[in-house]
Amino acid sequence: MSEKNYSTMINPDDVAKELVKFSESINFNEEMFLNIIQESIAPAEEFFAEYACAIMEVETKFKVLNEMFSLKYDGNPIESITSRVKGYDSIIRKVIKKNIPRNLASIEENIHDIAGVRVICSFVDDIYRLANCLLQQDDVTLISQKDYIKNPKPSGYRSLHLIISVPIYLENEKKDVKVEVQLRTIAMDFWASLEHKLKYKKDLPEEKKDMLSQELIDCANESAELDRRMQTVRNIILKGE
Ligand code: 0O2
Repeated sequence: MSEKNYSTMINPDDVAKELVKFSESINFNEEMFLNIIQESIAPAEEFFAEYACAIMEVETKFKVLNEMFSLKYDGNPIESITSRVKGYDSIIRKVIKKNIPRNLASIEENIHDIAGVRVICSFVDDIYRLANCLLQQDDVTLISQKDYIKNPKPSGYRSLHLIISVPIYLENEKKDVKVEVQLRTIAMDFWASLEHKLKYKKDLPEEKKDMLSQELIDCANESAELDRRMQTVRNIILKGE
């Protein structure tokens, strides 16, 4: 059936009139409608706000470490910090992938990267130094750690991942909130953003994708070698001072 025929069969104005009639028949007024929306949205808003607060806490911790390190060592160890609260769509995709119950408590329990902080450093040594200092802080709890620098993924992906929890102080309570921290060098970050583009490129033929994946594995190895050489140069410079 063509669109034209369909639209002549169902008139949107008639549908709207029927909906108004229906809401009147069940005594459902505008205020009730707004209340229902408010009641369903408020817990979700609170949920996301808590993660945004936890991000602020973790970012501040790294900014303080950056400042302190710059006094002790040569320059600032952190090049940049970016962060994000995961969007609804990727949370829903993960809920489906992990097959977990579809409610906020279960999402909070099972999805660990709703709050994400990415810390970019110039040198690999700074990554470990920053991670150690963060984990020594008595309000930071390490939940899990994946070292994709020492054990890169088959794709060539390198980064140090920490899942931590930090307390946030709400009006009347303290709450521990999980944050995923990804620490990587500039070179690792450059590589990951290019590889991410390939991962989400849908319209490339499979054989071209395979060829580019192999090329990216080579690039990852070369850029890891560059990170190692730059680290060696820096160590020699520091020792010579
Ligand atoms: P986004 O949009 O970056 O948030 P999980 O699914 O998180 O429970 P998993 O898969 O073991 O468990 O997590 P892992 O390996 O610690 O990786 C999670 C995140 O690391 C990913 O988040 C990416 O940000 C990054 N990552 C991991 N592997 C790769 C990779 O091969 N290439 C690139 N470019 N990034 C990678 P999300 O959830 O995929 O997406």
